[in-house]
Amino acid sequence: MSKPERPRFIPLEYHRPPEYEVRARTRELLQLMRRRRSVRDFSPDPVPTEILTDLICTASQAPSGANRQPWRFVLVTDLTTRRKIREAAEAEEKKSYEERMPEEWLLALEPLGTNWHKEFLDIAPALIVVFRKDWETLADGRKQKGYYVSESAGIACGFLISAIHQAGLVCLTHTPSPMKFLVEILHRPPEEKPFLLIPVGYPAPGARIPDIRRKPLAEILSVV
Ligand code: IYR
Repeated sequence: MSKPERPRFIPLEYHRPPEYEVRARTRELLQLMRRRRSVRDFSPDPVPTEILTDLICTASQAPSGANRQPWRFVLVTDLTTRRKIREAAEAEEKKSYEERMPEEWLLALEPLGTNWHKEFLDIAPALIVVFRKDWETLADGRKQKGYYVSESAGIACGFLISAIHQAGLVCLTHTPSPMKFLVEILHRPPEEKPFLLIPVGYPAPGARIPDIRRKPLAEILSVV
């Protein structure tokens, strides 16, 4: 074990806004996030790489256990690779829908109208594949453990999804199961486990979404 570093502190850069402004900004964000929806009908229109890498940079500002940042984002725009991912995902999903998912699960998905066909995987111009890292190999070859890895990766994905929406793009949180094919197709090392597959782009003209609602606040909030 190497000696722990002495903590170093720097001033927080912060300007306290007046309360009326906090109120207005809170409302504005709420109105924006109320319009966020998962989309499966994508336009093939490309999104510039610089926009996508900035969105990923935003995701990487998320808090993480012991600041280990236990994630890897793989940005896939190459069509051949997207086709390979679609083919492998559909093979797994076909088995899932036809053999692996219990009736109760299929029933729960009925309002979403999903099935094993995953056209969006090669129609959307970009896929962001998020991997979680339970450990990391340091430059000197030592292994360093991640902490609260799924919480950290989940928060980073939340940042990413919010940033995508804020930018005026759409995405889907897709979890083909199992996701091991992503390790092989994307040549990832053993410390990286697939966490979430996020197609990103513009919606197709006339894109449709399931007619579903969020729970009202009263159902999800308890104030003590
Ligand atoms: N992975 C499958 C099934 C699926 C599961 C849940 I939970 C969803 O919210 C949506 C779909 C699929 O992508 O179709």
